Amino acid sequence: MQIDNFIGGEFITPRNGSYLDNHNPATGTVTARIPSSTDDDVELAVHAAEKALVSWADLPRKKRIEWLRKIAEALELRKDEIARVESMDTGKPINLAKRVDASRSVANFEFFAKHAENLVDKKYEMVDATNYVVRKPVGIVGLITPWNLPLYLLTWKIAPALVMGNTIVAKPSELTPLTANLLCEVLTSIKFPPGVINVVHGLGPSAGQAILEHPKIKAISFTGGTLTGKIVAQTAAPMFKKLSLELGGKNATIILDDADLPNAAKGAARAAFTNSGQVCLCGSRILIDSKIYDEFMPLLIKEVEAMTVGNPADEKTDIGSVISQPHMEKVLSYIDLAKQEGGKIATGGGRIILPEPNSNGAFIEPTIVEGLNIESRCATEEIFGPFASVHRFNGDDEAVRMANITQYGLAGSIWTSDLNRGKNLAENIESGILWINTWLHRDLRTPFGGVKNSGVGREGGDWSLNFFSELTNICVKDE
Ligand code: TXE
Repeated sequence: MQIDNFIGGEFITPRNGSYLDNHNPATGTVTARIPSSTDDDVELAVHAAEKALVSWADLPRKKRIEWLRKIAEALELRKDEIARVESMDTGKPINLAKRVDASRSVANFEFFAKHAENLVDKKYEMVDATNYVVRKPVGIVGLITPWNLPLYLLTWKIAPALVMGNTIVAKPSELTPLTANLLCEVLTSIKFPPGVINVVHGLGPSAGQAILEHPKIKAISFTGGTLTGKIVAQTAAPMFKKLSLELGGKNATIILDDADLPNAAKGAARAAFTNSGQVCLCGSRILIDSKIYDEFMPLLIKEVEAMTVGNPADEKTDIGSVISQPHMEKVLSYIDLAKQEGGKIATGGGRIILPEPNSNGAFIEPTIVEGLNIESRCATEEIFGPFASVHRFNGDDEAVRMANITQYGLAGSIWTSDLNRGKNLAENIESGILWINTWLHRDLRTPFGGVKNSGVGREGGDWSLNFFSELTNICVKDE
């Protein structure tokens, strides 16, 4: 299979004719060839986006909302295919791809259609004048997305950008380009206006960097690693582009002594190992009150050992492969490092070789390490794999200190039967998102994003609509 860039409503080959191999990480086989685009291709995409901008921006918001709903309906018809392709491209279990990736990709368009429909333009009265806040599109926006939730995160940015009247140049991760291509096929099938959404495939330092540097691209919404986020900011900030950065995390799951322990063990295991730990929100540090540590650990280990690592295409699989062979090597090297840092493997600890067709797949056992210092590398660096460390704390103040010790501040969860105690703790944790007695429970209207090195800005509901709008205040003096 070969895919191409989608520019001006057409599938076109990269200008330099160069392609990259795309792998299925669960089998190690090559599944597709994808364009290795450069600034020439980005230039073409920007040209197409510029040509489409005036008519798309001038379309009444109501009409753009209708287009979002048409996309959602057409995607809905291909939901099973989205799940299958996403599972093949990422190595994630098919049941997870159905429940999360395919459903949310459709829901993102439905949600932003409804949210934009309910948007009331603000008006501020003075004694002698009225201020009208008018929304305009930003213009051409650049969307750069990672491999862990490919179509889910791409559509999370495309939907609000579209509904606010912008045109788009998007670059999905080079590791997971297939569902973005499927979206482009859907756009063609519904005769979506050409040039409004353009997708350029390729590597970060070439295709991605060209998007960051293009002077006609006025805003960049990026989700990915913190180190790449620094490059994005270094390039785009001096050009005064609007910037939204959703970066990494090293999130704490805090188990208080009054928690419902079996329920907390289920929650902590799910938070640590969903999508093989490759979700920026994953709880990769589990902080446990000393008073219940010995009672809690066997419950946690039982939950983790009940997870089935297997062929992602099998409906019963809980944990698939990680994203690539190099990423597997990176995670395994952290397991070695954990031992050098004095950690003891409580469960897991190695690669798994599965039978055919997965014998060359990048599978790792869900791994829990005890006894690491809270300031060790393994307990502070984002590993982004099926690896979690557990730590004892004495008293809520120490839990807060430990939670706040890393450079990151994205998310966390607290497990307790005293909701006031939980809320109090949550308010003291330096994080953009905290859950009490749950994890990854999302209301798409709420602000989503991190503090410290986990990012800049917020996405979700009004925050996304504001990011993809330029606000103009018009103050009219009374006669
Ligand atoms: O992310 P990258 P990768 C973390 C996680 C993971 C690490 C690296 O720790 O191990 O990031 O993952 C594009 N200019 N997260 O390699 O490199 C790139 O092509 C412009 C956290 O996937 O940040 C891809 O499209 N673009 C995360 C996107 O940036 C560039 C989810 C993300 O790639 C670029 C995934 C450049 N110079 C990984 N270099 C989360 N927080 O959700 C790369 N890209």
